[in-house]
Formats: sequence, structure tokens, C-alpha cells
Amino acid sequence: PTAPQEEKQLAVTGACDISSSFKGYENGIRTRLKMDADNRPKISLWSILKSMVGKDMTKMTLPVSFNEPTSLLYRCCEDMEYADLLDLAADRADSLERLLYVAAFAASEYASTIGRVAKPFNPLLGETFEYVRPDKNYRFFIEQVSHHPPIGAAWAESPKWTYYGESAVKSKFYGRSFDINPLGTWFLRLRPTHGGKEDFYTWKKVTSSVVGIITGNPVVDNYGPMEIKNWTTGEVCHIEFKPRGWKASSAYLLSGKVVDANGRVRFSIGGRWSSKIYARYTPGYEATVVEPPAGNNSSDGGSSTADGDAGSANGGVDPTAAAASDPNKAFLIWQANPRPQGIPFNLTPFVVTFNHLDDALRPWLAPTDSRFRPDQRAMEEGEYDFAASEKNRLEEAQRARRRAREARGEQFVPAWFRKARCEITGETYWQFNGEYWKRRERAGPNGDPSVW
Ligand code: ERG
Repeated sequence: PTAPQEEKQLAVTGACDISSSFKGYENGIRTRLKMDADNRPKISLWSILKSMVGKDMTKMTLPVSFNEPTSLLYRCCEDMEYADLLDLAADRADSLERLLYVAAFAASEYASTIGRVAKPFNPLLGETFEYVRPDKNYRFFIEQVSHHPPIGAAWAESPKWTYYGESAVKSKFYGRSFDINPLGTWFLRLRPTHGGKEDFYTWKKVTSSVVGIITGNPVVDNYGPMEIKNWTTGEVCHIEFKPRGWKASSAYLLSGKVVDANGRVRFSIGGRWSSKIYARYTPGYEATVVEPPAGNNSSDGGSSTADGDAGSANGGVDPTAAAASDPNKAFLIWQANPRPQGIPFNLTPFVVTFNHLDDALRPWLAPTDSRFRPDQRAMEEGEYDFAASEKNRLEEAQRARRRAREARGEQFVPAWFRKARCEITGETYWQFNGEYWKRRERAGPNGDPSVW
């Protein structure tokens, strides 16, 4: 009687063929928005926020001009920009090296927070977002499973890995700063290409904070400790994101180390989450890792993608070059993609691809997909008044649905996730039921709405 359950487990976490989900994405990614400049009114953040000290983000009503045309679901999918690092990790035979690239992945998402002092839209309860990259061989899915507190449950799959977790943020405006504390644990199952056991990693995200609100120069900082643990081997990577000090030179810095199962240091890490992260083999000791002098690093200065190709991750990272060079020298483990100037809302080329909708993709999407939200679409097209009124309309309708649910004595039940307990860490997490992609397949190329 336990066999079917076990089989189910494997179906959701093991290697799977994801190619059927590529349907609809034949036209490739979008490289620009409809408009060239956002032309939003420049209102001082402090003038709006000063009356909201002590509030959290969900209780703040801000003019829509403080929004960007993304949502917390999209912000979570931005984790995938450097998913290539996970493929790189899986290809390394040494578990310590795998941990290095996994840690680089965990740190890589922060580069996209630069220049983005804007409020993402609040996802509606039951809203979903799928994002598939046939060219990168992964698929990502997220559902808003709770409104108060806001929680998104995410599940990304590729032949070599499964990455999942909940995006739940606690936020508070302290007057000087606006702090965002991510609460959930993130899980990664990595299937090394060389064979052997699956690696099981967990970590939590660091604190994000908007500082410089009063002085009129608001910027996003990310700081605090991050511990990336490989439960399969007992190896741990510790990274410290340093709070931005007063000097420009101290911004974005991080440092860290990888320790083996006996607590012995094996690698030291250093760099900036805004641009490049390096590692150095330091057996038995910890060392400061700085960018090697120009031209002195065989793994650096590689094929950085100056064309801004959305999602062409880790520009120039070549781990084989690192192995061939002086083993004591720092080698590059991650490099941020270029941030071309002039994209409205300071978006990254990667996140610009998310809200793309064309005739090939439309029939395949669930009706709950974020791409159908008229308010977000209006926002990215510069129709701010329409964005605001549509946002209001959708939120009112959501309140009405909640009241009706409560009147029936019912509770919202997520369509694609259920709560489960992780056998390895003992934590609860949102387990994907795998149905979404099957349902999508059943909807077919003409988009039969009755299957949803
Ligand atoms: C950080 C990385 C996490 C996912 C995540 C969730 C939400 C936020 C952060 C990230 C970055 C900073 C954000 C924050 C929510 C609000 C905050 C986007 C992406 C922004 C900068 C603050 C806006 C306020 C002001 C305009 C008033 C509301 O994995």
C-alpha cells in the first residue's frame, strides 16, 4: 500500500521530461516593452511614506506610479535568471565545487534588485504564473496560495535539478528604512551528471531593505547571513552579505566560506552580489577573496554577453578554466548579466521576457496566469490611470470572492500545491502536485477552457 505514494514522490521530485511544456513558447523571448520610457511622475518617496511608519507593505496604499509592472510572483521567478549555475553545479564531480555553484546561484538573484525601488503588484489569491525556457531546458511554476500573509509556492524543474520553496515576505517600514524579510526555506535537489546520490540543499534568503528614503536617494540593499547546506554530504557554505556602509566602495560586498562535513574550511568566497563572485581553494584556512588583478585570471574576461541576451547566465564562467589555472588563485564563479540602460522601470532584460503574450502561447496558459492581468499589462504600457482602476477592480472582486467563501464557511484551497512535511529537514513546505502541466497538455493547442 505504500508503493503508490512512493511513486508519486518520485514523479514530483525525480528527473522528468519537461519538453511537452515547451509548447506555446515557439516564438522565443521578448526583448523589449511596447514603450521606450516610463515617464512616471517623480514623487518623493518620503513625502508619501512619512505617514506610514510601522506599516507593512500589504497595508500601504501607494499611488500606482510607485509600482513596477511585475508582481511578487515575477520577482520570485527572477531567481531563474542564473539557472545555468545549477546545470554547471550538476556537472561538477566534486560535491564541494557543486556547493560553490549552488551558493553562487543562491546569491545571484540579488543583482536584479539594483535600481528597482518600486512596488511589485500583489498577486491575487490563486493567481498562477508559468515560465518555460526551451532554450535553457527548465520550467517554472508559481501559485499564490495565501493572501494574508502573502505566500507564493514555487516549483522549478529541469532534468538535472528541482528547485522549490515558498516566497513569503514580512515587510515593515521603520521610518529610516523599509525592510523585507523573506521567511520561507528554499529547497534544491541536484542530480549530479556523474551519477551517485541526489544532493539535497536548503537555504533562506537574506533581508532586503530600502535605505536612503529620507535623504531622497532610495536604494535597495541586501544584507545578512546565508547558509547553504548540502544535507546529503553535510557540507555547508556560509555567505555574509555586508550591509552597505557609508562609502560607495563598501556597497554590495559579500564574503564566505565552504566547509566540509568535519567543519574544515575548503574554499573561501568573496566579491559583490552586484557584479562578480569569486572563490579560492583555501584548504584548512579562510582567506579574503578579492577580484584578481586584470588579465591575471584565466577564467575571467570571458564571453560576457554584451548583447544583453535575456537569461544567458553567468557570462564567461568556465569552471574547467578555473581548474586548469593556479589552484591558489581566485576564480570566477558568477558574473552578473549586463544591465542595458533605458529599459522602462529599470527592469532587467530577463524580467522583460516574463509578461510576453502572443497567439502561440495564449491557448496554453491557465486563465489564472499573470500575463492576463490587465492592470499589470496597462502598467507596462504606460497606461497608469487604467492600471490603477483595473487594479482596484480586481482587488474588489477578490474581496467579494473572499466574503462569499466565508459565507459558505469554506477556505481557499490551492489548486496546484498542498502542504507537506520534508522528511529531511522536518520543515513544512508546499508540495507541487504536478497536475498543472498535465492539465495544460489537455487544454491543447486550441486552449479548451473547460479543462481549467
Ligand atoms: C528580494 C529577493 C527575494 C524576493 C523579493 C521579494 C520582494 C522584494 C525583494 C525581493 C526586493 C525589494 C522589494 C521587495 C518587495 C518590495 C521591495 C521589491 C525581490 C521594494 C524595493 C520596495 C518598495 C516599497 C516602496 C516603493 C515604498 C514598497 O527572493
